[in-house]
Amino acid sequence: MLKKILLVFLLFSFADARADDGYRLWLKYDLLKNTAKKAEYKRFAGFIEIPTEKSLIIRTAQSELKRGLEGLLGNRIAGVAKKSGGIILQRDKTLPEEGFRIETKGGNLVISGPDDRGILYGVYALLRHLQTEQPLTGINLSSAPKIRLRMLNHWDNPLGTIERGYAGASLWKWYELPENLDPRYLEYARANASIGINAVALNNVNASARFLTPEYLIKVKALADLFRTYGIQVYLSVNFASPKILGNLQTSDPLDPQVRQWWAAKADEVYRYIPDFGGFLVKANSEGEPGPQEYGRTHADGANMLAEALRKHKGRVIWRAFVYSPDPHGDRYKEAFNEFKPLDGLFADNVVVQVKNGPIDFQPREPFHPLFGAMPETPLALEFQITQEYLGFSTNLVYQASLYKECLESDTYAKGKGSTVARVVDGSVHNYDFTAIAGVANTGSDRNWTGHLMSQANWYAFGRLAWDHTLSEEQIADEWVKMTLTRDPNAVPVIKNILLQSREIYVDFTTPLGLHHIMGQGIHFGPEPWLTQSARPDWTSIYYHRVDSTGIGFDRTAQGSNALGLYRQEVQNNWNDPASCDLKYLLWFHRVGWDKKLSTGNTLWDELCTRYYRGVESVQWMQKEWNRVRKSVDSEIYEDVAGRLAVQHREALNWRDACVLYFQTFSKQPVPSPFKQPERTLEEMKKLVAIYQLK
Ligand code: BDP
Repeated sequence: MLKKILLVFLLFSFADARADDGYRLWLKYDLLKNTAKKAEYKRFAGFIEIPTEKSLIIRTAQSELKRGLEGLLGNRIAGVAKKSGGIILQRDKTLPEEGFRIETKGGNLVISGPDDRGILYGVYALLRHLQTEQPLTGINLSSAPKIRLRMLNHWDNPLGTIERGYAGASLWKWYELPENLDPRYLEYARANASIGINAVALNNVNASARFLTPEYLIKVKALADLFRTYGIQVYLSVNFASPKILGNLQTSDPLDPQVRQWWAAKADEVYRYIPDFGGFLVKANSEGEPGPQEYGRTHADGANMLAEALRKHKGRVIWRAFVYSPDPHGDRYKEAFNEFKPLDGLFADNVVVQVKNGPIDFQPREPFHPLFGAMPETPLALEFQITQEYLGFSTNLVYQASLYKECLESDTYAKGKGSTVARVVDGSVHNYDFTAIAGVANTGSDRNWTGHLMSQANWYAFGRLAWDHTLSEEQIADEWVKMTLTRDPNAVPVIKNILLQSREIYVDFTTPLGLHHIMGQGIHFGPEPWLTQSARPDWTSIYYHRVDSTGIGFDRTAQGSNALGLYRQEVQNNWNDPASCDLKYLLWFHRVGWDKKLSTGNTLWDELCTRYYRGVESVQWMQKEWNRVRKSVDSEIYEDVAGRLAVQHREALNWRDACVLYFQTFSKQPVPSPFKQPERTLEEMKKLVAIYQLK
């Protein structure tokens, strides 16, 4: 008996010692087990020397380096510099902005940067190097960000909720600020800085005017003061009607002198609190938000008015292009293009227009937004969504680096072959003066920050790609797995493979072959392909899939809406012909008959079914693969991810059954063998989905 109790006790303490809850993200710095590596690294861990001119960021770099080295190597780092055997942080003005170089010199390791941020990023790069156990001897590593503004957009509301957030409440405790600073603010800043993120917009783009009041500006200032020490600049989303709401003006017309005066004074006020404030992020005339069009003015009029107010403070306006007017006869695909293309060249030089990766709305797969090939005179920022609004919330494992890369590498042909979205956004195609990329954050108050632990990889991947879009999704997964989950050489490839397959699996069981926007109304969760009525036609599913007894898909060729005509000829050539159009985009651009033979050898109906069924089977495959790494990852994390994969399997079945059964009422064909007809009925599926719509 005693033996048994002892054993249980031992097991418990073992579990406790390993217990991990994901709070430390990829910044774990646990003692390295590899003694050879440790010995190699220790040769440079004698001391840390920093530049004599010490800024706040340099202090941060020093303490991060100390913390990281002490954790990884298990020895204390002395404060006193010696001749050799240490790490020297130094400025080198010849390096590109925010970049760094790491090299060995005279028995020391030298991290150089042209500016403080560069040095900080060099420190994190070195720590990443050690965490992933790479060789240090003869190291010569240099890197610089390809995009200047690498920002997170938080869709956080003043009362602590997060629009489309699935990881708890907002990180910002507005009612406790400015007096009480939650320690998580600092951990959040560390995580961002470690992947090169240098700006955050704190609040929802559906913005409350309250953030521009003095009561809130002191709260924003408290966060800005803290984030500054990690090289992170703060932006705010603003409500375009603020002059009316806060200033009691009769109008918010951007050409009205009083309105312009109000914004100029407001900008001055903001900069008194936060001298390095980044600027305003604006959603205007979109989904009911106020904007310049209410006064017969254009987006450029609105943006330029704010730009003028911010100019003397070197602030910027980030004006979103996510607009789509409710035209029952139009094609939502084309609306942002039609509104913004005529404005190319009319925006002030401190305005950036922020465009979502695709023309509809963060779907599991979208073709790249046509604006990326059409705005040579206007710096475009690329907006990705990290939070999984259309990707199964935090119950589904979807590694989004694959989605991001697909968009970044798409060729717009704006200036001939090779004008990829990435090269448009990083300024190399059109020589934009300023470049920016944004990710809609997936962070929240959940202990592990992102709800699904594996979604941490998406935050990480966004930062890494914002820094260097040429990194592969495979390399980013490799780093993240090794830093976050395990360095066991048997487990790393297994987990990486799960990550790398996961996005295609999600597409397969939700929206294969180019289907899109057929998810549950409003909530954007689960399937609702039968949705035919909504407040707007372009919020239904039928608007997008156009199913009938002859076939399915949206004809966007010249015979249809001609959305394809918004792209360069070379892009059109890729997608114009249903016979050669990549199957992943097929139903985005074509109506296809049920019996049409596809390049796979299957008819459209059979291929559609195959993908839905294969998607579900692949979730089971992920479950099995995850099971194989049970012993290599922390038990708490293992169980949590395993549980969520089981949920994902249930949800995949829901998607498959709902979509196959519904589309079958039109195709009138059997589910092809070896697959079996779903056991549930369409009516059952409709009832199940209706529950999600209950308030
Ligand atoms: C949609 C979301 C909505 C956002 C909007 C936006 O459903 O909640 O406000 O995007 O980006 O995807 O403004």
